[in-house]
Amino acid sequence: MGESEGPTRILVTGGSGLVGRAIQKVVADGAGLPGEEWVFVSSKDADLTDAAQTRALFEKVQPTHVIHLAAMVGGLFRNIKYNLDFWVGTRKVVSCLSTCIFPDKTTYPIDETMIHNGPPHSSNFGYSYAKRMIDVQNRAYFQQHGRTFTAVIPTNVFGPHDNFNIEDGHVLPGLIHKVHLAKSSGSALTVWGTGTPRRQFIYSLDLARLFLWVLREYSEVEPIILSVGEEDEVSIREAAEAVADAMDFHGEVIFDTSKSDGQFKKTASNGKLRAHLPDFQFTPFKQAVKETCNWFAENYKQARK
Ligand code: GFB
Repeated sequence: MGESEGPTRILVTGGSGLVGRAIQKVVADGAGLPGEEWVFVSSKDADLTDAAQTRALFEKVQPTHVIHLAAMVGGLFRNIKYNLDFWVGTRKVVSCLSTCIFPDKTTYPIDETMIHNGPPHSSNFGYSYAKRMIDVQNRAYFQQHGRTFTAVIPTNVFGPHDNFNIEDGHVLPGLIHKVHLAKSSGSALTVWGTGTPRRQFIYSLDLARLFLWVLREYSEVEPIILSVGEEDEVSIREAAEAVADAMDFHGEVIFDTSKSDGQFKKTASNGKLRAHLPDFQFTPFKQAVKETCNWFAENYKQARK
Protein backbone atom coordinates (compact mmCIF):
# COMPACT_ATOMS: atom_id res chain seq x y z
CA MET A 1 0.00 0.00 0.00
CA GLY A 2 2.89 2.31 -0.81
CA GLU A 3 3.37 5.30 1.41
CA SER A 4 1.21 4.08 4.31
CA GLU A 5 2.68 3.04 7.62
CA GLY A 6 1.10 0.99 10.40
CA PRO A 7 -2.02 -1.12 9.94
CA THR A 8 -3.94 -1.08 6.71
CA ARG A 9 -7.70 -1.17 7.12
CA ILE A 10 -9.62 -1.26 3.88
CA LEU A 11 -13.30 -0.37 3.92
CA VAL A 12 -15.26 -1.70 0.96
CA THR A 13 -18.65 -0.08 0.54
CA GLY A 14 -21.12 -2.01 -1.53
CA GLY A 15 -19.35 -5.03 -0.10
CA SER A 16 -22.30 -7.38 -0.69
CA GLY A 17 -22.67 -6.53 -4.36
CA LEU A 18 -21.30 -8.14 -7.48
CA VAL A 19 -17.85 -6.62 -7.33
CA GLY A 20 -17.71 -6.46 -3.52
CA ARG A 21 -18.37 -10.19 -3.24
CA ALA A 22 -15.72 -10.91 -5.84
CA ILE A 23 -13.15 -8.90 -3.90
CA GLN A 24 -14.19 -10.67 -0.72
CA LYS A 25 -13.58 -13.98 -2.43
CA VAL A 26 -10.15 -13.28 -3.84
CA VAL A 27 -9.04 -11.83 -0.51
CA ALA A 28 -10.33 -14.91 1.33
CA ASP A 29 -8.63 -17.13 -1.25
CA GLY A 30 -5.25 -15.68 -0.39
CA ALA A 31 -4.89 -12.38 -2.30
CA GLY A 32 -4.82 -10.36 0.93
CA LEU A 33 -1.43 -9.31 2.32
CA PRO A 34 -0.23 -9.71 5.91
CA GLY A 35 -1.17 -6.67 7.98
CA GLU A 36 -4.25 -5.91 5.90
CA GLU A 37 -7.65 -5.83 7.54
CA TRP A 38 -10.61 -5.89 5.16
CA VAL A 39 -14.02 -4.59 6.21
CA PHE A 40 -16.88 -5.18 3.80
CA VAL A 41 -20.05 -3.23 4.45
CA SER A 42 -23.42 -3.08 2.75
CA SER A 43 -26.50 -0.92 3.05
CA LYS A 44 -27.48 -2.99 6.10
CA ASP A 45 -24.47 -1.56 7.98
CA ALA A 46 -24.99 2.07 7.04
CA ASP A 47 -27.03 4.20 4.70
CA LEU A 48 -24.34 6.21 2.92
CA THR A 49 -26.86 8.80 1.81
CA ASP A 50 -27.18 9.70 5.50
CA ALA A 51 -24.28 11.88 6.60
CA ALA A 52 -24.55 10.92 10.29
CA GLN A 53 -24.58 7.19 9.55
CA THR A 54 -21.64 7.55 7.19
CA ARG A 55 -19.65 9.47 9.79
CA ALA A 56 -20.45 6.86 12.44
CA LEU A 57 -19.34 4.07 10.12
CA PHE A 58 -16.03 5.81 9.42
CA GLU A 59 -15.48 6.48 13.11
CA LYS A 60 -16.09 2.85 13.92
CA VAL A 61 -14.01 1.33 11.12
CA GLN A 62 -11.36 4.06 10.85
CA PRO A 63 -10.32 2.92 7.39
CA THR A 64 -6.95 3.83 5.97
CA HIS A 65 -8.26 2.95 2.50
CA VAL A 66 -11.69 2.86 0.91
CA ILE A 67 -12.94 0.99 -2.13
CA HIS A 68 -16.18 2.76 -2.89
CA LEU A 69 -18.50 0.40 -4.73
CA ALA A 70 -21.83 1.37 -3.21
CA ALA A 71 -24.09 2.68 -5.91
CA MET A 72 -27.50 2.34 -7.37
CA VAL A 73 -26.93 -0.15 -10.14
CA GLY A 74 -29.21 -1.69 -12.67
CA GLY A 75 -29.58 -2.61 -16.27
CA LEU A 76 -30.77 -0.26 -18.96
CA PHE A 77 -34.44 -0.62 -18.19
CA ARG A 78 -34.18 -0.19 -14.46
CA ASN A 79 -32.05 2.85 -15.18
CA ILE A 80 -34.65 4.38 -17.45
CA LYS A 81 -37.32 3.82 -14.82
CA TYR A 82 -35.40 4.97 -11.77
CA ASN A 83 -32.83 7.46 -12.96
CA LEU A 84 -32.59 8.78 -9.44
CA ASP A 85 -34.09 8.51 -6.05
CA PHE A 86 -35.26 11.84 -4.84
CA TRP A 87 -35.35 14.03 -1.76
CA VAL A 88 -38.95 13.73 -0.73
CA GLY A 89 -40.62 17.07 -0.25
CA THR A 90 -37.94 19.26 -1.78
CA ARG A 91 -39.74 21.26 -4.38
CA LYS A 92 -36.88 23.10 -5.96
CA VAL A 93 -33.14 23.09 -5.91
CA VAL A 94 -30.97 25.73 -7.51
CA SER A 95 -27.39 24.67 -7.89
CA CYS A 96 -24.47 26.79 -8.87
CA LEU A 97 -22.28 25.87 -11.83
CA SER A 98 -19.66 28.09 -13.46
CA THR A 99 -18.70 29.23 -16.93
CA CYS A 100 -15.30 27.57 -16.50
CA ILE A 101 -16.96 24.14 -16.85
CA PHE A 102 -17.74 24.65 -20.54
CA PRO A 103 -15.72 22.89 -23.26
CA ASP A 104 -12.29 24.38 -23.76
CA LYS A 105 -12.51 24.19 -27.55
CA THR A 106 -15.68 26.02 -28.38
CA THR A 107 -17.28 28.77 -30.38
CA TYR A 108 -18.13 32.09 -28.73
CA PRO A 109 -20.24 33.28 -27.15
CA ILE A 110 -20.84 30.23 -25.01
CA ASP A 111 -24.48 29.48 -24.24
CA GLU A 112 -26.46 27.15 -22.01
CA THR A 113 -26.78 24.41 -24.63
CA MET A 114 -23.02 23.77 -24.83
CA ILE A 115 -22.12 22.40 -21.38
CA HIS A 116 -21.53 18.82 -22.47
CA ASN A 117 -20.10 19.46 -25.93
CA GLY A 118 -16.47 18.55 -25.24
CA PRO A 119 -13.73 18.26 -22.62
CA PRO A 120 -13.24 21.19 -20.23
CA HIS A 121 -9.96 23.09 -19.85
CA SER A 122 -7.36 20.73 -18.38
CA SER A 123 -6.67 23.10 -15.47
CA ASN A 124 -9.99 22.29 -13.81
CA PHE A 125 -11.30 19.06 -15.26
CA GLY A 126 -12.20 17.62 -11.85
CA TYR A 127 -14.27 20.61 -10.86
CA SER A 128 -15.87 20.82 -14.30
CA TYR A 129 -17.01 17.24 -14.56
CA ALA A 130 -18.36 17.28 -11.00
CA LYS A 131 -20.34 20.43 -11.77
CA ARG A 132 -21.52 19.10 -15.12
CA MET A 133 -23.01 16.11 -13.31
CA ILE A 134 -25.29 18.46 -11.40
CA ASP A 135 -26.92 19.33 -14.71
CA VAL A 136 -27.22 15.61 -15.51
CA GLN A 137 -28.79 15.06 -12.10
CA ASN A 138 -31.24 17.91 -12.59
CA ARG A 139 -32.41 16.43 -15.90
CA ALA A 140 -32.83 13.05 -14.25
CA TYR A 141 -34.88 14.52 -11.40
CA PHE A 142 -37.13 16.06 -13.97
CA GLN A 143 -37.41 12.93 -16.08
CA GLN A 144 -38.22 10.64 -13.18
CA HIS A 145 -40.03 12.92 -10.76
CA GLY A 146 -41.05 16.02 -12.65
CA ARG A 147 -39.00 18.19 -10.30
CA THR A 148 -37.73 21.49 -11.58
CA PHE A 149 -34.29 21.32 -10.06
CA THR A 150 -32.11 23.71 -11.97
CA ALA A 151 -28.72 25.39 -12.02
CA VAL A 152 -27.33 28.82 -12.61
CA ILE A 153 -24.04 29.43 -14.39
CA PRO A 154 -22.33 32.57 -13.16
CA THR A 155 -19.18 34.00 -14.65
CA ASN A 156 -16.32 35.10 -12.34
CA VAL A 157 -17.93 36.28 -9.10
CA PHE A 158 -16.36 38.83 -6.77
CA GLY A 159 -17.43 41.03 -3.87
CA PRO A 160 -17.36 41.40 -0.08
CA HIS A 161 -16.58 38.23 1.92
CA ASP A 162 -14.57 36.71 -0.93
CA ASN A 163 -11.45 34.69 -0.18
CA PHE A 164 -8.65 37.26 -0.49
CA ASN A 165 -5.91 34.66 -0.13
CA ILE A 166 -3.35 35.41 -2.81
CA GLU A 167 -2.30 31.86 -3.60
CA ASP A 168 -5.71 30.19 -3.52
CA GLY A 169 -8.17 32.90 -4.40
CA HIS A 170 -9.54 34.27 -7.64
CA VAL A 171 -8.01 37.13 -9.55
CA LEU A 172 -9.89 40.19 -8.24
CA PRO A 173 -9.59 39.46 -4.52
CA GLY A 174 -5.98 38.41 -5.16
CA LEU A 175 -5.22 41.72 -6.85
CA ILE A 176 -7.00 43.70 -4.11
CA HIS A 177 -4.90 41.99 -1.45
CA LYS A 178 -1.72 42.48 -3.50
CA VAL A 179 -2.40 46.19 -4.00
CA HIS A 180 -2.98 46.54 -0.28
CA LEU A 181 0.42 44.92 0.42
CA ALA A 182 2.18 46.90 -2.35
CA LYS A 183 0.85 50.15 -0.90
CA SER A 184 1.92 49.36 2.63
CA SER A 185 5.41 48.25 1.61
CA GLY A 186 5.92 50.73 -1.24
CA SER A 187 6.62 47.90 -3.68
CA ALA A 188 5.34 47.11 -7.18
CA LEU A 189 2.07 45.31 -7.97
CA THR A 190 2.73 41.97 -9.64
CA VAL A 191 -0.10 40.78 -11.88
CA TRP A 192 0.19 37.12 -12.84
CA GLY A 193 0.30 36.16 -16.50
CA THR A 194 0.28 38.46 -19.51
CA GLY A 195 -2.77 40.50 -18.52
CA THR A 196 -4.42 39.76 -21.88
CA PRO A 197 -6.95 37.04 -20.86
CA ARG A 198 -10.51 38.29 -20.78
CA ARG A 199 -13.20 37.75 -18.15
CA GLN A 200 -16.80 38.75 -17.47
CA PHE A 201 -16.97 39.61 -13.78
CA ILE A 202 -20.25 39.57 -11.88
CA TYR A 203 -20.68 41.36 -8.57
CA SER A 204 -21.82 39.02 -5.81
CA LEU A 205 -24.68 41.31 -4.84
CA ASP A 206 -26.00 41.35 -8.41
CA LEU A 207 -25.69 37.58 -8.52
CA ALA A 208 -27.60 37.33 -5.24
CA ARG A 209 -30.49 39.32 -6.67
CA LEU A 210 -30.55 37.09 -9.72
CA PHE A 211 -30.48 33.98 -7.52
CA LEU A 212 -33.68 35.11 -5.83
CA TRP A 213 -35.30 35.67 -9.19
CA VAL A 214 -34.29 32.19 -10.33
CA LEU A 215 -35.63 30.68 -7.11
CA ARG A 216 -38.96 32.42 -7.44
CA GLU A 217 -39.60 32.88 -11.15
CA TYR A 218 -37.33 30.74 -13.32
CA SER A 219 -39.10 27.46 -13.98
CA GLU A 220 -36.85 25.66 -16.46
CA VAL A 221 -34.62 22.68 -15.74
CA GLU A 222 -32.08 23.88 -18.28
CA PRO A 223 -29.46 26.04 -16.63
CA ILE A 224 -29.22 29.77 -17.15
CA ILE A 225 -26.05 31.81 -17.54
CA LEU A 226 -25.92 34.76 -15.14
CA SER A 227 -23.51 37.22 -16.65
CA VAL A 228 -22.96 40.77 -17.70
CA GLY A 229 -23.04 41.30 -21.47
CA GLU A 230 -20.27 40.28 -23.85
CA GLU A 231 -19.45 43.97 -24.29
CA ASP A 232 -18.67 44.18 -20.56
CA GLU A 233 -15.88 41.63 -20.70
CA VAL A 234 -12.57 43.11 -19.48
CA SER A 235 -8.94 42.06 -19.76
CA ILE A 236 -6.99 41.08 -16.64
CA ARG A 237 -4.93 44.22 -17.25
CA GLU A 238 -8.09 46.37 -17.16
CA ALA A 239 -9.22 44.56 -14.02
CA ALA A 240 -5.87 45.30 -12.37
CA GLU A 241 -6.15 48.96 -13.39
CA ALA A 242 -9.65 49.15 -11.91
CA VAL A 243 -8.32 47.82 -8.59
CA ALA A 244 -5.32 50.19 -8.66
CA ASP A 245 -7.64 53.17 -9.37
CA ALA A 246 -10.11 52.17 -6.66
CA MET A 247 -7.30 51.86 -4.10
CA ASP A 248 -5.44 54.95 -5.26
CA PHE A 249 -2.33 52.95 -6.10
CA HIS A 250 0.13 54.73 -8.38
CA GLY A 251 3.14 52.42 -8.10
CA GLU A 252 4.70 50.21 -10.73
CA VAL A 253 2.67 47.35 -12.25
CA ILE A 254 4.62 44.27 -13.35
CA PHE A 255 3.27 41.33 -15.38
CA ASP A 256 4.84 38.04 -14.32
CA THR A 257 4.60 36.06 -17.55
CA SER A 258 6.15 32.99 -15.94
CA LYS A 259 2.70 32.48 -14.37
CA SER A 260 -0.14 30.80 -16.25
CA ASP A 261 -2.82 32.74 -18.10
CA GLY A 262 -5.29 29.90 -17.75
CA GLN A 263 -8.14 30.00 -20.25
CA PHE A 264 -7.77 32.95 -22.58
CA LYS A 265 -11.48 33.68 -22.48
CA LYS A 266 -14.82 32.03 -21.83
CA THR A 267 -17.09 34.73 -23.20
CA ALA A 268 -20.64 33.85 -22.29
CA SER A 269 -23.91 35.01 -23.77
CA ASN A 270 -26.43 36.51 -21.39
CA GLY A 271 -29.06 36.44 -24.13
CA LYS A 272 -31.29 34.02 -22.26
CA LEU A 273 -31.12 36.10 -19.09
CA ARG A 274 -31.86 39.26 -21.08
CA ALA A 275 -34.84 37.58 -22.75
CA HIS A 276 -36.30 37.04 -19.26
CA LEU A 277 -35.06 40.22 -17.57
CA PRO A 278 -34.36 42.88 -20.18
CA ASP A 279 -34.23 45.66 -17.61
CA PHE A 280 -31.99 44.13 -14.96
CA GLN A 281 -29.33 46.65 -13.96
CA PHE A 282 -25.87 45.34 -13.19
CA THR A 283 -23.73 47.41 -10.85
CA PRO A 284 -21.10 49.14 -13.02
CA PHE A 285 -17.80 47.22 -12.78
CA LYS A 286 -15.75 50.10 -11.41
CA GLN A 287 -18.31 50.85 -8.73
CA ALA A 288 -18.50 47.20 -7.70
CA VAL A 289 -14.69 46.98 -7.56
CA LYS A 290 -14.59 50.13 -5.45
CA GLU A 291 -17.19 48.76 -3.01
CA THR A 292 -15.23 45.50 -2.73
CA CYS A 293 -11.94 47.33 -2.10
CA ASN A 294 -13.63 49.44 0.57
CA TRP A 295 -15.06 46.33 2.20
CA PHE A 296 -11.61 44.73 2.27
CA ALA A 297 -10.04 47.82 3.83
CA GLU A 298 -12.79 48.10 6.44
CA ASN A 299 -12.79 44.40 7.28
CA TYR A 300 -9.10 43.68 6.89
CA LYS A 301 -8.76 41.86 10.21
CA GLN A 302 -11.63 39.42 9.70
CA ALA A 303 -11.40 39.00 5.92
CA ARG A 304 -10.44 35.53 4.66
CA LYS A 305 -6.88 35.90 3.45
O1 GFB B 1 -10.12 34.20 -11.20
P1 GFB B 1 -9.07 33.34 -11.77
O2 GFB B 1 -8.06 32.78 -10.84
O3 GFB B 1 -9.69 32.06 -12.47
O4 GFB B 1 -8.34 34.24 -12.92
P2 GFB B 1 -10.25 31.74 -13.92
C1 GFB B 1 -7.15 33.82 -13.47
C2 GFB B 1 -6.63 34.85 -14.49
O5 GFB B 1 -6.18 36.03 -13.81
C3 GFB B 1 -5.43 34.27 -15.20
C4 GFB B 1 -4.75 36.14 -13.96
O6 GFB B 1 -5.35 34.84 -16.50
C5 GFB B 1 -4.28 34.73 -14.31
O7 GFB B 1 -3.05 34.73 -15.02
N1 GFB B 1 -4.20 36.70 -12.69
C6 GFB B 1 -3.42 37.81 -12.60
C7 GFB B 1 -4.40 36.24 -11.44
N2 GFB B 1 -3.09 38.06 -11.32
C8 GFB B 1 -3.70 37.11 -10.55
C9 GFB B 1 -3.78 36.88 -9.15
O8 GFB B 1 -3.20 37.58 -8.31
N3 GFB B 1 -4.53 35.83 -8.74
C10 GFB B 1 -5.18 35.01 -9.62
N4 GFB B 1 -5.95 33.98 -9.15
N5 GFB B 1 -5.13 35.20 -10.99
C11 GFB B 1 -12.13 30.40 -12.71
C12 GFB B 1 -12.19 29.13 -11.93
O9 GFB B 1 -11.06 30.39 -13.64
O10 GFB B 1 -13.34 30.61 -13.36
C13 GFB B 1 -13.20 29.33 -10.84
O11 GFB B 1 -10.94 28.86 -11.34
C14 GFB B 1 -14.52 29.87 -11.37
O12 GFB B 1 -13.37 28.19 -10.08
C15 GFB B 1 -14.38 30.91 -12.47
O13 GFB B 1 -15.32 28.78 -11.75
C16 GFB B 1 -15.62 31.20 -13.26
O14 GFB B 1 -11.18 32.80 -14.42
O15 GFB B 1 -9.12 31.40 -14.83
